[in-house]
Amino acid sequence: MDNKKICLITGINGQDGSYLAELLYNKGYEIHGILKRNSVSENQTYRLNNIFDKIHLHYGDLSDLSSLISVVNKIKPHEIYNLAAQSHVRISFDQPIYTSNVTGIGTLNLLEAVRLINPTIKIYQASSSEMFGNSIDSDGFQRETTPMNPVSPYGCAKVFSYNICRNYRNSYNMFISNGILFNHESPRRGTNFVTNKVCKEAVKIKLGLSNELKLGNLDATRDWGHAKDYVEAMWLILQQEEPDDFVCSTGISHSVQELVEYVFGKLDLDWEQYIKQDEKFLRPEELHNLKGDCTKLREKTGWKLNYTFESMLDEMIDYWIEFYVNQK
Ligand code: NAP
Ligand code: G4F
Repeated sequence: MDNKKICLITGINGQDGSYLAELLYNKGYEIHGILKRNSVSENQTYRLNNIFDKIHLHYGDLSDLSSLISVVNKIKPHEIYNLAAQSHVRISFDQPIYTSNVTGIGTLNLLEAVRLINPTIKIYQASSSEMFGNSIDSDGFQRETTPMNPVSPYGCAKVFSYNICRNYRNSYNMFISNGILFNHESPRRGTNFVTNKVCKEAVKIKLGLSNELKLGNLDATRDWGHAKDYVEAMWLILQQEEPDDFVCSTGISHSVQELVEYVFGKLDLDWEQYIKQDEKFLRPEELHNLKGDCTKLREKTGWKLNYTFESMLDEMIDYWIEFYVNQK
């Protein structure tokens, strides 16, 4: 009999989904993922290039319950990692209803599919530090017990998902765990998130391909880790004896300006010559400061970091240098 564990990853072609698929493949899992239909399919799976021929993709959409029922019924997964979302905070102000339908109700669709088909399937829910909004404990950190006061439609939708996961866990005795992940980045990060935008544009400036970088708020601080480290936490969370909720973070916070200073400094550029502020990149309400305390995760699972803020940014800078130099 084949004892291979089967997993289903929603959002498999996103930043985290692609790293998680590689991690679980190396652990011996049979990997399945849900892909939503795009009119242009060529670029949609570029992050999966390393393992494209080793995984199984199924068309589906978190907002389409019947597609979730079909795929869960067909592949009979042991574990589901729910990473799919409209994950951009500022865009959630432009598309609040779409974001709520996908990032919020989409999770409930998945829970219903699992409850109806096989409620013993373990589920990991991609919860977010954006759920805390501007709540901070008196020591300057956010942790599992910090009140959630979201300040964006995205944050509100994630709080709904977090709560409905806890509700299904308690009501139906299902194994559902929330990973409350702080910001995590990599060369595979969408280039409209601030870290990869800064790395990409600074390299273009260095190579003479651009001469300015337009940004929004430089004062906000974030606790930035590397996505590769964080997908390991997702797996560890689902291997625990009991379902639970865990913060995952580095415990170190930097401002957007410090990020810019590091990246431009690394390329021997004076950032002040190139950065312009553009209101387009400001949010109607900003989340000012994030710094996470992940003591619970570390103590219960043994999770640890391999990357620092600096080594992560160095990898991203190197990625863009190679990308543009090879293009020339
Ligand atoms: P990402 O790169 O934006 O990936 C999102 C994924 O969801 C993509 O594969 C996307 O597919 C898919 N998707 C979007 N709408 C969908 C729908 N209606 N049905 C099915 N799939 C859909 O995000 P990420 O950075 O990997 O983050 C993974 C998850 O963790 C997200 O839920 C995010 O909100 C959450 N999170 C991220 C961070 C972070 O710092 N990265 C922190 C905390 C929580 P297409 O690309 O084809 O649209
Ligand atoms: O990179 P960001 O867009 O990430 P944000 O809003 O913190 O959200 C990310 O992390 C969340 C976890 O806390 C995830 F749940 C979410 O899915 C996403 O992955 O912005 C970071 C900071 C913000 O304060 C923003 O106002 O950078 C500031 N910023 C300044 N200029 C900018 C820009 N952000 C973007 N995207 N683009 C700018 O030009």
